[in-house]
Amino acid sequence: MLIEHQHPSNKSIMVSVLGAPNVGKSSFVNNLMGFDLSVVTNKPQTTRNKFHCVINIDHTEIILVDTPGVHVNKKEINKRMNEQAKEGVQGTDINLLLIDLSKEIFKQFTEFKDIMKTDLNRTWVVFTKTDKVEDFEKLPLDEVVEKAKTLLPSIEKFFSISSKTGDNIHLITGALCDEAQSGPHLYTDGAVSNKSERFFVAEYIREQAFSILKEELPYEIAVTVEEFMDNRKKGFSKGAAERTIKPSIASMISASILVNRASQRAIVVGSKGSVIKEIGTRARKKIESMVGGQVHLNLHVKVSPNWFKNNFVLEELGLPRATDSSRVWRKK
Ligand SMILES: Nc1nc2c(ncn2[C@@H]2O[C@H](COP(=O)(O)OP(=O)(O)OP(=O)(O)O)[C@@H](O)[C@H]2O)c(=O)[nH]1
Ligand SMILES: [Mg+2]
Repeated sequence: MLIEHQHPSNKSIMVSVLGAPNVGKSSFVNNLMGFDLSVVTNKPQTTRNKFHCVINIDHTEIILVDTPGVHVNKKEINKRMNEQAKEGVQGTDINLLLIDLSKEIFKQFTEFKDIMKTDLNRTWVVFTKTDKVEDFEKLPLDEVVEKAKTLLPSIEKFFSISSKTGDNIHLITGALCDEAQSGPHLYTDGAVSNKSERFFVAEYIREQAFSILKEELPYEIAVTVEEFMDNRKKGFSKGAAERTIKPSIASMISASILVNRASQRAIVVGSKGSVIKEIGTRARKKIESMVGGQVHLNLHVKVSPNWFKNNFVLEELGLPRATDSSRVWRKK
């Protein structure tokens, strides 16, 4: 979507945000955006799809591509999540490789290279979670980066940030603005993503389910939105003489949490519906702040055995087959 009549000073840059699961990619994206668009939990593999997050600073558009954390796993859904990350680098001007300072550092570079197979285009290393490491300035990060360049020669420079405190994030924003090329913006003013509100509704429900549920259960759930009756515009109506504003009418959303087994359904529902109620209440607040109005959220739990191996379900969840996908699909 190219927009006509753009300002002559307009610039744009597309940047992927890559790294292992849980290193803080989505937290970093949210910090730059200034609000919680992307889902964040303390569990690895929270993000499952790649998507654009758009920021405008003066006349510069920065398109951040949040991606799932790359990891070794032979399951079909995990292969497809890795593929999303690999696709996330296509067409980007800069790739940000996030490395968690609170974990073993060099291993993260080797594992990243092993999974991505090839080197990237231009790469900037972003060491994250500086707030978790005492005296991180004393770490020999220059040496680490020099060694990492033997694996990934595309590395140009590095930053050390904390998304929790916001430390040094402005240095990356400034550097990206400097790299942006003159040209039209890809998104109209006000657009924040290439994904729909429906996508984020499902994400915000899954985020709460991920946070509340324990052990393996978060990895065996998915969320689909069956109905999104957007009633925001119905709050406005034209009176005989002038436009009057009625009290806002709630938007109606019906969504399902898919689980693998019937026993999991009982856990997600909880005693007297307590768990699903908690997931729904927390998610609704975030959905309401996104849509800017009241929302009625109708949540169900559906048993969908092996949904994470089912091509139809995975495609519906925005995870098309990967180059190393298995060939045989279970029918829906
Ligand atoms: N202390 C601290 N915690 C952080 C920081 N950045 C992220 N976290 C925490 O790290 C955890 C993972 O953060 P995410 O942003 O979801 O990480 P991610 O890389 O997007 O993870 P996946 O989507 O699973 O690949 C969450 O509990 C965050 O609150 C940071 O700078 N400091
Ligand atoms: Mg994430």
